[in-house]
Amino acid sequence: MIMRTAAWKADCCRLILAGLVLLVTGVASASTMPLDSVDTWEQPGTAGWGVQSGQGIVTNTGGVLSIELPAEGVPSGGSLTLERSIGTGVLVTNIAFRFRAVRVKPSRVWLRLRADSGAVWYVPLSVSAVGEWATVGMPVAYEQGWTLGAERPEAQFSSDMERLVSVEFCVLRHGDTDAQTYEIDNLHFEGVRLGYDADWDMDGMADGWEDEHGLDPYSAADALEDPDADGMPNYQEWFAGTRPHDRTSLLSLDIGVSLTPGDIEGQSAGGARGVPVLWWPSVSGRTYRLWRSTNLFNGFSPLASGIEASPDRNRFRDDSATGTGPYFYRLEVE
Ligand SMILES: [Ca+2]
Ligand SMILES: [Ca+2]
Ligand SMILES: [Ca+2]
Repeated sequence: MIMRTAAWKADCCRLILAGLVLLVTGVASASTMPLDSVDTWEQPGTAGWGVQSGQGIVTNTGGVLSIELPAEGVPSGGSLTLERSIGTGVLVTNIAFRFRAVRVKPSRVWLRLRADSGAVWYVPLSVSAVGEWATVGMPVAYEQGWTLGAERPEAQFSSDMERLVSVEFCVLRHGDTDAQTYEIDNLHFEGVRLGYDADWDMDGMADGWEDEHGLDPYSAADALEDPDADGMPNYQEWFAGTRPHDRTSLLSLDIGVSLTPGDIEGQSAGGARGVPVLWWPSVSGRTYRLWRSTNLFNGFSPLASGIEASPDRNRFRDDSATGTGPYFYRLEVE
């Protein structure tokens, strides 16, 4: 939710911008878009990759993902699994990458795909000569031998592939006790995004909306950016349905006083006083909630909820406001 606050006292008005909280919503659509994402590690950090199990360190070393297995006192034959979460609403059809065993070949390497059903499908990978980069391409297709181990039900493979939660590399260390290093680079995911609401980069903004508004559906960094400098970062614009490159398009709350004959409740020392009236720019498909407070130290109470948008502008008259105030109002996108 995103909130805006306004305050009203007798016949004066002023606007206060308030804090914010985010919930995720979306707009349904049946469109599909290509998935074309590459992890290159050209930026600092490991792009969401980390150790899921086993002993070892995963780092970004000079622009490649480096897996370092420590020296051991006795050969353990242990393995290390690293993982990267992947976003929702995608169908990965091919995974390609470069792999290098720096000093010794690992005993085995598997590529694994974990589904939200809990199933982990895997295929073994062949490793080329020590010290040389090898390019590996692995179609995510049943015919490639993806297996659950004891069995490989084809129907489950199809359904699991539409609900993946992570991609994993599992490295079974070489049999000696020395430290071992393996490197991965240019990990390329190909496939399709299954609809407008797909969210490959897991930034909470539908990738279809990101495409429409010139944002990057492969980077979560844009969620906090504010290219139009209107004070609403992109994820808030997404939630409110406003335009992220138009600084006139934003959630705001204006307050005034109705002095129409039916509204006048009485006279104060400063003159006629009426009923607070609130306005805000509204977007089709959104609903809004208003909160009210008479003392900011005591917090806000719900005033009205489920207010449907009547674009381009909603109006709300607070007939329950009595006395001289002050009244503070907060607007929330539900
Ligand atoms: Ca996204
Ligand atoms: Ca993004
Ligand atoms: Ca903005």
